[in-house]
Amino acid sequence: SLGSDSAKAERMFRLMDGFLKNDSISLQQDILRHVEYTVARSRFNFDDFEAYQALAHSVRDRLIERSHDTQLYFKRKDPKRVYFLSFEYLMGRSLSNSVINLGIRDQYADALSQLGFEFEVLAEQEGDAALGNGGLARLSACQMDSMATLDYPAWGYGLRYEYGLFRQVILDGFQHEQPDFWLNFGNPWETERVHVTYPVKFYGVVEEENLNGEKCNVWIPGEVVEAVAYDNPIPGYGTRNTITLRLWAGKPSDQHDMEAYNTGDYINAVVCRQKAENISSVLYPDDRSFQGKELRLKQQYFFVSASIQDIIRRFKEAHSNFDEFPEKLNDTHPSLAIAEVMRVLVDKEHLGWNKAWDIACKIFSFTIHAVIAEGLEKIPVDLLGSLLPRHLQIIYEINFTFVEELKKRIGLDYNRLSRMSIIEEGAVKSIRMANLAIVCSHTVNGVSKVHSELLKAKLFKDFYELWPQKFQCKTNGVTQRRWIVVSNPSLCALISKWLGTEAWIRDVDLLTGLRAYAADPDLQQEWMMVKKVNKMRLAEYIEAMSGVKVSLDAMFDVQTKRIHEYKRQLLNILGIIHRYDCIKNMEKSQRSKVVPRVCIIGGKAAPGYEIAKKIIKLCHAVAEKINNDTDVGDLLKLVFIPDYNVSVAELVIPGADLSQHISTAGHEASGTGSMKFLMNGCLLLATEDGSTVEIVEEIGADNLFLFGAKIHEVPKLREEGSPKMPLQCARVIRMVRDGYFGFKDYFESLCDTVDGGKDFYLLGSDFESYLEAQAAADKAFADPNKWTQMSILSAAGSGRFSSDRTIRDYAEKTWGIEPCRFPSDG
Ligand code: 9GP
Repeated sequence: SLGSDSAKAERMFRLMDGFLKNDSISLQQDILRHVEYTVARSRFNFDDFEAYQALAHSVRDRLIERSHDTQLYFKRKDPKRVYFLSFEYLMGRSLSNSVINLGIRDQYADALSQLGFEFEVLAEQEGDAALGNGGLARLSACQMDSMATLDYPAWGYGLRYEYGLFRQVILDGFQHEQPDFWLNFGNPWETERVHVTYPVKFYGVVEEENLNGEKCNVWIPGEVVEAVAYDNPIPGYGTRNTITLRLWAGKPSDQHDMEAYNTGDYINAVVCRQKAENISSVLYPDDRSFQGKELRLKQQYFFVSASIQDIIRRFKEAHSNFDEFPEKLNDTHPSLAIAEVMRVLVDKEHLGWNKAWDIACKIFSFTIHAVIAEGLEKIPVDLLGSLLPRHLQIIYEINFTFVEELKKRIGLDYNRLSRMSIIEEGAVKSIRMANLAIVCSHTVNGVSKVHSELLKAKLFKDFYELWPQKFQCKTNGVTQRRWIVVSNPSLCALISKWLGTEAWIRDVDLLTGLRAYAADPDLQQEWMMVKKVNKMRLAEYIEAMSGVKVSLDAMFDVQTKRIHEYKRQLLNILGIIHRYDCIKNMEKSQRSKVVPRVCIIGGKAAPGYEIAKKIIKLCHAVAEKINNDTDVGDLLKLVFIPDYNVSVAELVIPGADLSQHISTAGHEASGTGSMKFLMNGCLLLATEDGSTVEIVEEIGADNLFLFGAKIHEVPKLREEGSPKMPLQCARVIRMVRDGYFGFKDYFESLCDTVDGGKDFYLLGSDFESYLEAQAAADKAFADPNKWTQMSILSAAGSGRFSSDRTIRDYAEKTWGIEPCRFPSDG
């Protein structure tokens, strides 16, 4: 009868005519149906944006089907899962990535062309989801793609900021920030789960109560905000598995509103509503240091508390104890999860402190993305105590137990004890969130070999000596699906043709197969053509953005990343001034030997980071001078690409010949931009910092241009200071100081950072070797076959830097989880 579950299921299945079909007619019907009923436009009259919206909804339908299958399958199999907690995700656009991972891009392109639209044109209508600042956030997005593709039973959790990373607008060469209200035109990919909501408490007091003769703590909050879930499907490639990125948004608690209405305090209720929504409204745009702001702490707890409640709810559906669920803390931002898990297990589940602590210590693994202590968060005790009084008690208790244990292990070495304590005494007594995370996590990892060694030797030396077995290395990686397949379709087709398979898209180690053909003239010819096409795309974009026409014969030399002193965009600009100066002072007859360059710089400066903003202005001032100098012409151009984001990167990276990763050695934890350029056959000019050291291991020092001080040389060079300033560097700085590029007074403090006696980032002492590396790059570029061979070998060696490798490594060695693949051929 229809009463039985299977009969019901069968009827439902029949009523919906099975699953959605992917033939051209079905896709066209589907798109038109969404034009008519979702976008509510007439099917006879809709524009590109409306067509994009309908298309996105049609793709989303297919994602939802797969997501349901995946979740039901996970539920049935009940594997050990991983919960990925990250405060930031830089997802970029979703359309192309989704249809490629679903394996129906060509079908959609065909369906659209029958309707009179072009897939690429519609894809351009989509805005970026920029819910993060830089490397860490984009890494999270890449890792979600890999977790889905490798069939891991994973969930991502984060915050649904209403304002993503600010839009960078350049006026007269100065950066201005404009809000990115990315949800203005709706977000077709997400599903609001109105019933998946959790109360999140703030402020108030903790009272002791007696429960069956046992004392227990009860937190009476002063404010309650509701967290509502928004689910974003993340499809795997070559699998039906589609996992979920669940982002939380704030909404007013019903309870709170009711009370307010009852007392007639209508205005207050509305203000409360506004306050609740504010929690998730804006992303902090500074990726340098954390300033202990209350709203930021609220955001962190809001995200952590809702995620933990959700995880525990799901866990309890299938288990009667809490022995197994792993969580990954991506940086210190989610470290409050530790105190929250303890609070739930002790105060709500009444497990007892020791049992709860045992469980907590099995749950967490912690990834550090910073190199210097200032990059690690500290929360003032007063702030934490007022916002989260019970959590402060818990952290004190964890610290007390830890320090007592530590005394037994190391004796009364008070210096070491105070360095390792979770509580930092000082002018502002604070909680060291990284120490809290290390104490509780079963594994702690850096994001490149060099970085992981630095953590052990410097930043967390004391902890490493105590728990050497906790420390691991997980070198970062990026997804080849986004960074080759989506962004460089011509290269993707070329690689598949020469390898005779598309299997490298899931099994990236196969890229090494290209090595065998690196010297093959036919491949080289085709490789050069692909680069040319991508350079043309980029040149058109540059002209549209800046009005500067660039020559395709020039070397496209790119440095795009957040603007930071340690990333040394200033060194790049000083090098460009030097190049300009040389060309100007050269005999005209010599100029034919100059390798023409188009120097491309892009990136955002944190709004309060004055020196970084001056670097942007200097770049524009120098560009103005050079680009208008007809005497120099195509030999040198400098362009700044405004508002660098994921979708701009998808255009810039495939078109680059050379890219610069020139941080002062010992300052970049890993760097992932270099990996994307490498995959696209772009040669690197780099210092031996972060993951570059491993890139050298993989492709050989002959295939990139290395320069500069090594990590171990940096401290000594810093001591020596300015006497090392070479003449060439002093000369270009003098040009800036003398007002050669205008804005003389404005650039003074910027010049001081180099020749003012400190030169902390060692621009002076690295300058000569930087110029040598640049000269070596010129020389190699002048020989197109040699250059192309190096380019092929770069891409061929990039497999190790896929996030698939990183995620597999985490899954096997840290999280202890296994793939759980929906049984279908996708
Ligand atoms: O600065 C690091 C960068 O080197 C690394 O590649 C990235 C991903 O691990 O994280 C960056 N850190 C942040 O974005 C914030 O600490």
